Amino acid sequence: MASKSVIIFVAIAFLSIVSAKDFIVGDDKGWTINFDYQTWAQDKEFYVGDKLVFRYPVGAHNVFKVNGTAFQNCSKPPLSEALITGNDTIVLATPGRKWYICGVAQHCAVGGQKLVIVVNPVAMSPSVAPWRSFGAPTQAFPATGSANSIVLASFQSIIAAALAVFIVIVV
Ligand SMILES: [Cu+2]
Repeated sequence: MASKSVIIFVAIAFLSIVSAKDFIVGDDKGWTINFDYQTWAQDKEFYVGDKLVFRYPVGAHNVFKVNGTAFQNCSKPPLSEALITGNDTIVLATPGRKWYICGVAQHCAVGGQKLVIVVNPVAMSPSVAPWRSFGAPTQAFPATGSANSIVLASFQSIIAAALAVFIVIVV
């Protein structure tokens, strides 16, 4: 009986590690002009597997995934690359810096409709990531990433390995 609940606990812990989050860009404001997306992104941590959802009235805006230079200059890729459904979901598939702009009129250049985020390597829930609550390394994260992400990645590997060993022993 006891071992069964332990197995369930481990399963839940493991699930919470791999569970992904959906982020509604701009929350209830959605994807629009004259909204500070950098402030919006500031207190959030994005992990591989999470999703960004861009919501806006169809035709009013669109979404382009661009590189850093295009982000800086608000230069629009070909229209064929635009996401236009008004409820565009983008899965954050790889770690690193990601840039998004609106390609309608001057929304990016004048309206500030642009978003840059840093995607961290592995999904991790707050319940098993104490540093998130204490907030220690996260502040330094968006700037450079490297040192902290290595520490984070190895810590996550250790937890994953420990869980794996635990499951093998218990089962
Ligand atoms: Cu727009």
